[in-house]
Amino acid sequence: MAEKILVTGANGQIGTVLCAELRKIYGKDQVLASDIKRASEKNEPYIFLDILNEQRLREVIDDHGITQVYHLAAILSANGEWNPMKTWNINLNGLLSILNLAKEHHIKKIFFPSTIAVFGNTTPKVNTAQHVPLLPETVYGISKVSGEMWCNYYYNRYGVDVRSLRYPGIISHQSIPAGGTTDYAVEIFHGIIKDNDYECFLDADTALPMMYIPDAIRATIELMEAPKEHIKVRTSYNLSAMSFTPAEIFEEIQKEYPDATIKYEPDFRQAIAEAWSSSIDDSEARNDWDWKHEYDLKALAEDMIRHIKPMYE
Ligand code: AKB
Repeated sequence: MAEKILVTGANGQIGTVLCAELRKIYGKDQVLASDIKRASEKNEPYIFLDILNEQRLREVIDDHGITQVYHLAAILSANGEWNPMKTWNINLNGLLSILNLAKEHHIKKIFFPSTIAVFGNTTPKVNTAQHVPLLPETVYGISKVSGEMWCNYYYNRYGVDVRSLRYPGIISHQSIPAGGTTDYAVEIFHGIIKDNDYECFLDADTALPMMYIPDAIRATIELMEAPKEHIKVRTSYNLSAMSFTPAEIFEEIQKEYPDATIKYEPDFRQAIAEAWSSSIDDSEARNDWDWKHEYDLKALAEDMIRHIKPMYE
């Protein structure tokens, strides 16, 4: 049977690129984008779908014969702090509806994005291993730890084939992310290419795990296409490519923009970043389903500049 894929939160930073890539593999009409934001012509076929409307979600899944769901809809770390209850509701209840539909055999496979925000001040920060204490400081992190546990429970109890990655900060040129703590690493390119200057909301030496979007999309699809018996972690896999600080990415961009300037004005996001890991050990992903990243900081910076420069010419 042909796969029919639903992507929720499809207009977000990962969703737009993921839909395009899935359509290359499965065909345009086999990938249905959904979001509560305005449809974009580039992301057709598209439907409006509020993931909290369980009845409508069930209808969409049945009417379109959906076999896989990439459930990306979520509120991120920084925005989540402005409205904790709304964040909990959106980030967890949508997932539970989808897990229940899968349990009733409406869906074969689910992807759930987790994050480095599951780590907290009690987690060892350097080369953080797969199985460590998880005591997150943000409501976003709490919702993702809980989501990971529900995924593990539905797999063990009902056999629901749900797979998950703990994404590091994702850097992309296709859209400007909103509401995250790692967003500075995208904004900095736009700031410097446009104005030769950037005001950073994190301190110069705050190291965080990061990944370029082509690697993140490939990891997601490779995880989903891996044989079921290779998937040993049913909470969420650690995933890693590189780690850098604001000062290090600025230095890399300065190779192209030597006169650029930066100011560091840390705000509430500094405390969020400080509770996260500075680097990740993702050896279980590398061993179980052969994960390998391609982009390092240099390759990422060159490619970002190549794509963003024409936007301001
Ligand atoms: C955020 O900063 O909130 C996200 C994430 C690391 O999950 N980019």
